[in-house]
Amino acid sequence: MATVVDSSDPKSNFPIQYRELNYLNCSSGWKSWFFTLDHKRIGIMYLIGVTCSFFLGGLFAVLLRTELLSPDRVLMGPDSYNQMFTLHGAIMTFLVIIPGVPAAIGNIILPVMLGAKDVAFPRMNLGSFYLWMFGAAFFLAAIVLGGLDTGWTFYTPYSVTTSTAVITALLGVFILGFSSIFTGLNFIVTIHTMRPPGMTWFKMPLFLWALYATALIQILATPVLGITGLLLIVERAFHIGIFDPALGGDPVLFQHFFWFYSHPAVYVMILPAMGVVSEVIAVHSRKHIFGYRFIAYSSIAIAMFGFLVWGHHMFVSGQSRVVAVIFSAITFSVSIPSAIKVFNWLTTMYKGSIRFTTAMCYGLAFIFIFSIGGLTGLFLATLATDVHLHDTYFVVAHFHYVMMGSSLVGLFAAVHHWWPKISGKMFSETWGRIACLGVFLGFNLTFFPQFLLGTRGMPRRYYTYLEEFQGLHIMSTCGAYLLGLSSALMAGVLIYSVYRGKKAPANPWGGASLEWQCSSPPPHNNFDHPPLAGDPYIMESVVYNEEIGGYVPVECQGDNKQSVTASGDKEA
Ligand code: HEM
Ligand SMILES: [Cu+2]
Repeated sequence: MATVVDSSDPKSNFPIQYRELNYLNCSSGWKSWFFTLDHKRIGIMYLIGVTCSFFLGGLFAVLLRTELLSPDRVLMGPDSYNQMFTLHGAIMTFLVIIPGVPAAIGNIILPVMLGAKDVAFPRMNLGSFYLWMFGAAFFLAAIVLGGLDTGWTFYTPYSVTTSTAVITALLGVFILGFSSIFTGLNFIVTIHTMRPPGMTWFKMPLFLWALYATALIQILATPVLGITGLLLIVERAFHIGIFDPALGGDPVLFQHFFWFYSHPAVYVMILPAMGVVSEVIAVHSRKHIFGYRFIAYSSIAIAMFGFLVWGHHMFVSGQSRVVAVIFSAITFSVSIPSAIKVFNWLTTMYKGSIRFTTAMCYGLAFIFIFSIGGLTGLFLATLATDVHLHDTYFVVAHFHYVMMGSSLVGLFAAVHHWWPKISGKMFSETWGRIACLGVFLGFNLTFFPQFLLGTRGMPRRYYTYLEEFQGLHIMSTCGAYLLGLSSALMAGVLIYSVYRGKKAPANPWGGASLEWQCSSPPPHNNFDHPPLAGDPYIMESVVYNEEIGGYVPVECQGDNKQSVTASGDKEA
């Protein structure tokens, strides 16, 4: 290709854009993938696993919504409905959102962003992936061995007495937890020990701050979930009274343990997505991120405060009023760092040269949807309103705005932003944007009516409802179909680009962080020499070059006396 600068052209003025030999084709055969220690290949395998899980969970969602087209039975009875929303929720939580950005995208991008060759412990990284697969297998086994109908929250005492495959599913959660902990450890050590010369903590891209904060939660909170699951297994298997009052246990204790993990876990879902949005908004507005330090500190603040608010899930569990008031107040305080971030993203865009690329559109969708998700959270944090809204569709709408509309849309933004780097191909921006519009409209059509349903008293986790709710339910189901189709279109556009897309330049969007300095896709070792890091948000350090259709460092442009070697190092 004429526009691609290759290593065969050593006199070239620009950093190398595309290498014939890269991490995708440097070795082949299934063994080279399944035994790989390359963080990028491991990340790709996670991405494939997450995508399959997403479509499986999505299929369940579409079936659930189809059932809700009418108050009468459409597809399934109450027992199947219970199993289906449990599996949908558990798959989406444990197999899609928790590993989505950190394990899949984080694995691929984190070391490259650090200018490093790999994560600190590549073998442990592969181990985490296999643990993840193993845990997922237990989940699938649970579907076959009698299903699961406890809800993804496994609340006792029902989870002690139901005849479904609770133990198998809990073992799955336990194993997935280890995968998450090891990934977190790996990222923390990598960020501490492998930053390149010049990258101080406050020169680190905000995506890395977000992954760091996430990793702290992963290693501090996940063990609690693991132990809770084990206690429940012991109770079920040996009838030792821990949570079941019939055996002398305390069911509310389970809720405390469960939410002590699961509230911080919602930040495992949202923080990395926020990190993605910080990158996407800055790069596609071509402006320095506004309030860098505030965003970085906010990530850490969210991670810390996140451990102090679990009681807001238990306002109606009979906890003392004083405790409830304290949990409510601390919950309000967590919204401050989140609001700081939203403010900083908007201010970053102000007077920027915004380009509505697909990645940017997902970034904007994130800000819009997250604002609604976050603000409706305040109604649930307010004691008086939560008593009314608890366990209604208002909650279902709220958490889908945060989990699906924010975390998952953040993952979509990440995939589109880094796709040229990951795959070496450009996708169709037109079709990408059409899919994004479909996701955005479909999402809001699905979940906005659920706020209304909730305030009017429609309870969650029911396969039937009063006649008066049907109109809103039909709207919601139509939205779900649009959302499903648009997600499939999105996947189609990306997969098509792998076969038919144009070759991607090293830096298609004009980012200034290190991952844009190596060729697309990166070679096996990412960088031949550790690159020198500067401020990752000085967008003026790169300029657009017509010839290659991407951005190159300013010093390479228009100065023919300088030549650049294959690795991108300057030669005098
Ligand atoms: C196509 C989009 C989706 C649709 C149409 C959908 C639909 C539903 C429905 C109908 C329920 C049952 C609500 C109830 O009766 O209480 C549900 C529950 C749930 N969904 Fe989704 N969902 C979608 C995407 C997602 C995503 C992407 C996530 C997470 C990342 C997610 C997480 C959950 C969770 C955690 C539950 C709770 C399950 C439970 O109550 O045990 N959903 N969803
Ligand atoms: Cu919470």
